[in-house]
Amino acid sequence: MIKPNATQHYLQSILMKHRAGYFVLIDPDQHTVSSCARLGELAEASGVDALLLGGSFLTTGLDPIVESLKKATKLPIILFPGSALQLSRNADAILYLSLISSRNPHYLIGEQVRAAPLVRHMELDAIPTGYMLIEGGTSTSVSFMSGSAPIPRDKLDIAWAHALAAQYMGMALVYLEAGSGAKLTVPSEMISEIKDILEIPVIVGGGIRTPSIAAEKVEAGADFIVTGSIIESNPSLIEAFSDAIH
Ligand code: 1GP
Repeated sequence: MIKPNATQHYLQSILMKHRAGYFVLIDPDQHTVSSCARLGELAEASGVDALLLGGSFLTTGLDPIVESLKKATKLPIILFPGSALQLSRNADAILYLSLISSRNPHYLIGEQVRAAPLVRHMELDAIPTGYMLIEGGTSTSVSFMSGSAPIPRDKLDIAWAHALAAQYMGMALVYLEAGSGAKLTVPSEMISEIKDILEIPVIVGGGIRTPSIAAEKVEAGADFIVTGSIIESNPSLIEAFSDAIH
């Protein structure tokens, strides 16, 4: 049985060890069971700290992918669900997301209520996470699927007020999301402003395509960096990302 908060403790230990942590996001729709296992092995060998699994919209089940990843790697597998349908009992933890930049109650609390009994039944380690969409220069799946407008890039005050609200509401993490495949990453100035006032760790993802951009986001204050699309297309970059982030 998973100890409560075991994954949060692990994430804290990463932050004690490195200046920031590195998550690789796996989109199950882009993989076969075996290609996913190969990516998991490569990620572990390249110094990645954890795997995120999920997406805004999935056309496949998670269980076979999680099982194959568990055999291939010891890295924690953290669900990053677009809905209450994206659960799997063999994962280690779940980012228990509330889309706090939205005003759509379904993604603020509706999906969370649907998922809660199942998360308990599956004994998943739930990590309460305030999830914020930031305008990334293109329309994204998460914005479309959730019917939510992202926070404008230049509205730093609106962004940091959301992050602070997440902290006051008891979230363990804040995730600043430009959206998968975003043209523009979360602005470094926005990350810095948020980190100046926040005590909880900040995850930054969406559109990060080079190790130097990842390092720039860490310099700005990101505690964890997520890359998805670039690693799907160019897995050989994992180690360079890992080095740049750590
Ligand atoms: C999306 O933040 C992640 O949820 C990763 O985005 O696919 O653009 O790396 P990319």
